[in-house]
Amino acid sequence: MLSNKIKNSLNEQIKLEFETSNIYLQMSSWASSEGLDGISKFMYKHSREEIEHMHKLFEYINKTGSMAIIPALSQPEVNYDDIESLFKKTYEREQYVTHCINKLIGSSLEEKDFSTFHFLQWYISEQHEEEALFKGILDKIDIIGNDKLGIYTLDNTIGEMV
Ligand code: OFO
Repeated sequence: MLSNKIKNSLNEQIKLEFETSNIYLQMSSWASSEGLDGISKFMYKHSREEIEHMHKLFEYINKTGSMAIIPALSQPEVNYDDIESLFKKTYEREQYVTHCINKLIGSSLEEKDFSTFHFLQWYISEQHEEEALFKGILDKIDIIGNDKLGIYTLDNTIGEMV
């Protein structure tokens, strides 16, 4: 059985993963509208991954005998200036998710909830991978700047990563 504090924090994490999924889904739509089909496909895949992260939390909470809560979600940002601003947002978002996971892990240790502590280990490695992935893309965008051929090539490369 989860303590109220852990149950509420895990439910907040459900909301965060859900909203992250929607942000990425909207990014996929924006990229598609800009003719960036590779980035669109990539962000669509990431949106689905975030939904899986949400489902893992949902199942875990319910399995402990507590109740997962489906939250009201805020509307994601619709437009981006360019791919640099889009990927900056993804990187910042992932850093924020990591911060929340770390906080949650800290609480699970304080509460001596070792089952939740163990469950959350998967998220640590996942966040490490995602931060590295989005940072890597940002570094490449920094190299190509506003070069159109560079953006075209990067879009194709990102599309092939799916
Ligand atoms: Fe990468 O946000 Fe989920 O965990």
